[in-house]
Amino acid sequence: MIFEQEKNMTIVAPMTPAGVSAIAALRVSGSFAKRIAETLFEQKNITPRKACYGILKHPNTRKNIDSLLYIFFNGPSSFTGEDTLELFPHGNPLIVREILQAILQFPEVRLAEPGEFTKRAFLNGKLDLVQAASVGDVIHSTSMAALENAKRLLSGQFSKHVQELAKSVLSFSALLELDVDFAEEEADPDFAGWENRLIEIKEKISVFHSRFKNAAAVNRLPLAVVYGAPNAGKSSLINALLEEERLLVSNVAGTTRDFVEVRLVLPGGEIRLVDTAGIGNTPVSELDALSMEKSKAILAEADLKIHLVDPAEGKVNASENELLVYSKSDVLKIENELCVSSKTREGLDELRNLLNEKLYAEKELPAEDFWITSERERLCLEEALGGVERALELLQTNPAVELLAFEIQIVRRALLSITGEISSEDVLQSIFSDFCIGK
Ligand SMILES: Nc1nc2c(ncn2[C@@H]2O[C@H](COP(=O)(O)OP(=O)(O)OP(=O)(O)O)[C@@H](O)[C@H]2O)c(=O)[nH]1
Ligand SMILES: [Mg+2]
Repeated sequence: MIFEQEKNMTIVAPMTPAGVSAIAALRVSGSFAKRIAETLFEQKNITPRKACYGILKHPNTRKNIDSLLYIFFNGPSSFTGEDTLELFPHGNPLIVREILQAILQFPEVRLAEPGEFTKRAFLNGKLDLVQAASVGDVIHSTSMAALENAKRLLSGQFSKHVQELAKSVLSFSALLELDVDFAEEEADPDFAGWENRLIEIKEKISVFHSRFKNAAAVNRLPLAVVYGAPNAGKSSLINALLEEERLLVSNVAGTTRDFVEVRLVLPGGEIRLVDTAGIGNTPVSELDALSMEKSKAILAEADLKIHLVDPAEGKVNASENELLVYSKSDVLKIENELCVSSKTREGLDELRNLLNEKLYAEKELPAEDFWITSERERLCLEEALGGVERALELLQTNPAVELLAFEIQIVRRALLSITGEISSEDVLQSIFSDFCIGK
């Protein structure tokens, strides 16, 4: 919670996660950003929007903290619309912490709240609310389709439609008043014309409402489960796909006991790939029986079952809804079947493509299309729909202009609150508090 007097303070936060990397990034935003840059780098007249190299020194002790690139942006030509300093030190969390502490020495500066940079960008008119909320989706999307969608929202594709709709609602209100002015002198108002305009508006809102998709469903990673007899080569196959020795492999049947989940990146996005304990004919011990039970439980949840068979077993029949794959193709191949080798990597590209096709193929986003996942935006659309429906009903029963105008005003306000042209502190708080720090 920010107190009123802290609202306009200069804020700072790391933009990269805590952890080791080649380069980390921090951002400072607010009216004091320039003074901070000048002090930390002992440099006057920093050229805005130009990468500079410098040695960052602690403002009090003058201790040399790091040598790094930094960029100063002068507001409003920055992400937040305020003066902004971006720092790119070496990616050691100790350095990041030292820089953070050095900057927090300035009494004019405090740590940024989650999402506060984006919130400031919104408050300064750099982004509307739909765009601001989509920044999070651009960062967190796990599939190419979801990422493409988030980028379209960020570029204002949905906002543009909403603004057009709000405009046509406004011109409808104007029409209402105009017709009424005329009506005093001439014939009755043009109820049929009003109805047609309203139906048009209602249809447009309905189209956007129908584009809502549950965020959890959109972000759910497809689940592929590898199963098969003990020693079939399941764990080896997953290691080969990941190109790292993640899972324990041995020639002892029953090496994998618990199922193990890894993330695999395919062209269409990430998937969950699960290695299971081998499923033999009859369990040889109680532990064996428990392992098999667990394997079967996760198999039941799979979007795709990958049945891995040792070709020494001979050809088997594929069950429905599963991908049959033969392992150890370096030893033996089964004709006309998908054969892979974890040793020579034969068939792995083909398997990867098949997985992508089965788990991501239909999820490509058609041009110009987009969906929305924001519950808030959905509720606004519903409120707008409710208003249009009540207005249509009034036209049938009691077409009093004041009542109609009242409903139309509700529709317009609901539409404007989607993009945040009308917004409250509560709404902003709930949107931006979901963000992580530094965004
Ligand atoms: N030649 C050859 N051997 C392989 C290949 N893949 C796995 N193996 C061998 O087969 C044995 C079993 O491999 P794992 O990957 O542990 O098999 P698994 O299916 O996970 O076995 P469990 O976990 O016990 O069910 C090991 O000795 C591997 O080295 C392959 O592509 N070619
Ligand atoms: Mg195994």
